[in-house]
This record gives sequence, C-alpha cells and structure tokens, in this order.
Amino acid sequence: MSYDYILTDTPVAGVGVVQLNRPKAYNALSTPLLIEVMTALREFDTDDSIGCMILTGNEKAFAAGADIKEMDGKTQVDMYMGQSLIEHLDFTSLTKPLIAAVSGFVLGGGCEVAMSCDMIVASDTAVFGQPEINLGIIPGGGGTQRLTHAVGKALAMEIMLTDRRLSAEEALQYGLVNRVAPVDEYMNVAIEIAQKVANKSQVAIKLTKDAVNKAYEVSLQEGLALENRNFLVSFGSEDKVEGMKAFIEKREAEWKHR
Ligand code: DAK
Repeated sequence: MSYDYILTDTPVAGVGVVQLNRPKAYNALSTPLLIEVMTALREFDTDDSIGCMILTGNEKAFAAGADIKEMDGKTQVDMYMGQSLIEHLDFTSLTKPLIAAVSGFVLGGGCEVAMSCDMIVASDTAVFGQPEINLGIIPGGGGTQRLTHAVGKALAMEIMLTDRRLSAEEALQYGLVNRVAPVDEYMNVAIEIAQKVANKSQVAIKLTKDAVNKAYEVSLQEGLALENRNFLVSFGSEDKVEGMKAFIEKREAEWKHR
C-alpha cells in the first residue's frame, strides 16, 4: 500500500515502523495523515510476522500537534460531527505493543499521540509540551488525563496552564518516557526494544499489555482480578509449556505464539 503522509518499514524481523512524513510542517497531524497512520498500524497489528510496532517522526519533530491550519476553518459543530483525533488514533484497539520513538518537537496532539503509545523512547533533543493554551483551546487528545497520570498534578498543571516545556532528561526524570538516547541513536534503541518484545511469546505479550493498560482504567481490585484472569490464560498456552521446559533444559525457548 502506498501512502502520501507516512512511510512504513520493517527494519528488522518482527518490527513494523510507521514514520510521520510531513517534514515541512513539523509533521502536523492533519486528518489524512492520521487516517494513514491508523491504517498502517492496523495492518502491522494484524500481520502475524510483526510482534511490535514503532511510531516515529524525524530528528526535528515527532509532531508539532494537530494541524492548526486545518482546525482554523472548523466550527464547533464541524469538530463535534467529524471524527476526532481520538477516534482516528484509537491505539487502544491495537493488541501489539507500540513504541513512540520521538525527537525534536513533541507538542500538543504530538505529545498526546506519544503518550497513547505503550512506551516512549526519546532523543536527547526532544521537547515535550501542551501549548494549546496559546491557541485559546485545551488539550483534546487525552493530554489532561495522560500527562497528569504520567508526571503528577502540579507539573501537569504548569505544563498545560503556562506552556512549560519539558526536556528529554526532565521527561525521563518524571517518568513520561522510558528511555533517552543521543539523537543519532534513539531509533536504534527503539528498534532494539521492539525486537526484544517481538522475540517473546506473543500470547504473553498481548495479555501483559492488556493488563498493564487496565491499571489506568479500573480499581486495584478489578485490575488484580483481570491480571489473575490473564495470568490463567497464559498458563493455558503452549508457550507456557515450552517456556518452562526451555528454562529447565537450559536452552532458548522456541515460541509458537499459541
Ligand atoms: N499545524 C500546522 N502547521 C504547523 C504546525 C501545526 N501544529 N506547527 C508548525 N507548522 C508549520 C508552520 O505553519 C510553518 O509552515 P509554513 O509557514 O512554512 O508554511 C512550518 O510548520 C514551520 O513552522 P515555524 O515557521 O513556526 O517553525 P519554527 O521553527 O519557528 O517553530 C514550532 C516551530 C513547532 C515551535 C512552531 O511551529 C509552533 O509553535 N507550532 C505550533 C505548536 C502547537 O501549538 N501545537 C499544538 C497544536 S493544537 C482534538 C484533539 C486534539 C487536538 C485537536 C483536536 N479533538 C479531540 C478533535 C490537538 C490540538 C493541537 O495539537
């Protein structure tokens, strides 16, 4: 499939990469771009040869937010009746882990998209922010919720109320990202993590991702019950038998993903 606003690649076995490709507009998230992103991610998600996905931009920008020029002409009703950014980027429907590999500007909807992924690997030049306040609007792609969960209320308030930007090192310190690497290395780091994920039992990976994501949505009791259910499902897999046998026989497991 050919795309106008994204590039796709499988740099190593098991890893699917989707790259935002509107460099002149700092990868501003226009509707056609968002539709292509979701189409490509769904394609990788349903491809048995792929175990982990990466969403990236370029060195200068992961994405500088939703496309302001597109939103400028839109009314409240246009926004209400049209599909929202959230609907276009329904990452919760993806079953395979998705890593955001970000560099440069990670702003507004760009930051919200990164936070919707399962992990964030940042280059040391990455700058995170929610500058919607400067446009007279508020974050609408999950920022008020996900950023607050990630960095805590006081800092989230400062970021969203004053357009305070976070450096990559600060983002690491506050737990917004899981890795920071030099700008010429961050993509390799993301690929290395993705390859590790892709080389595990995909049954266990899917059950783990599902349970961890529920930690954001349900009470501790419900979360523990869901974890127990997913644990029991993993215990019924062929990969559980193989994984434990391989440990005892001191060899690498050969996963069947069943
Ligand atoms: N949209 C459209 N174009 C953008 C853009 C954006 N977000 N960001 C940059 N560009 C374009 C610029 O217009 C310019 O285009 P030309 O003039 O060359 O045609 C080009 O990219 C280069 O930008 P600059 O000339 O401004 O470059 P600088 O290096 O001076 O500055 C910057 C880079 C990233 C600091 C600056 O461009 C900037 O502040 N950009 C805007 C950042 C921003 O405010 N982001 C938040 C956007 S609002 C929704 C859910 C969520 C959202 C919306 C709806 N629903 C549920 C419906 C999300 C909203 C947002 O993200």
